[in-house]
Amino acid sequence: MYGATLSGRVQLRDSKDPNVRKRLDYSGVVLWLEPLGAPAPELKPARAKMIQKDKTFIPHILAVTAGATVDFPNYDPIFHNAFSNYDGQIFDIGLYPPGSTRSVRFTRPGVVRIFCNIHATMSAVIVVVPAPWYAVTAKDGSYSINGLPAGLYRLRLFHERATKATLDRLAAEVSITHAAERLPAITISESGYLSVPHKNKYGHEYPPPPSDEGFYPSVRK
Ligand SMILES: [Cu+2]
Repeated sequence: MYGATLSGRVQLRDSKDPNVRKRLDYSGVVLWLEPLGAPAPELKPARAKMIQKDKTFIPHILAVTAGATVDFPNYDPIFHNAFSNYDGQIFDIGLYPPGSTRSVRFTRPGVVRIFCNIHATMSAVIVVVPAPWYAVTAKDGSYSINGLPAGLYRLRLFHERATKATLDRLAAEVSITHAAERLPAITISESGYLSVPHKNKYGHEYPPPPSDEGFYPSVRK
């Protein structure tokens, strides 16, 4: 068994997002391979991090293997929360103070949408994949998946601003026979994507957040 590399590039089109239209930011697309006709290898318990800083989850898109534990350290001077209440895995790590951290283990493959129950503008996605062969695109859309045994796979994709139908159509069989494989460019259309405002963990509209006065003196409006 040897470890081949599959690389390529993703492009986004039909976007309403200025980061994509003006700055050609193609980051945050998750690609992963599922083996066809062979069992997925046993996964090592992995650990990853999604930090809370400047009222933002960083990274915005994180991919981990099933069984991985994700730490959510709070680097802000204010309380935060992280919860998910639909799709993927349901969890709520409660309200936790500056400088502390909470952890969640993601047990099964799926797309987990994450929000903060205090700050309506905060969101992130954790894509839990079933095998250790995955990548998240860089700003230029490039990706590289390493350590692939020769064989047949199904390539699958996740992009936050694409519909499920679009992503399902892009899933493709990929045969790995050489040490370095390169796929033709993949174009993902954001057409048909609707950004729907989410509710808080109680299923209600967000009340105004607590005052940050004194915590963020430099960004006070
Ligand atoms: Cu928050």
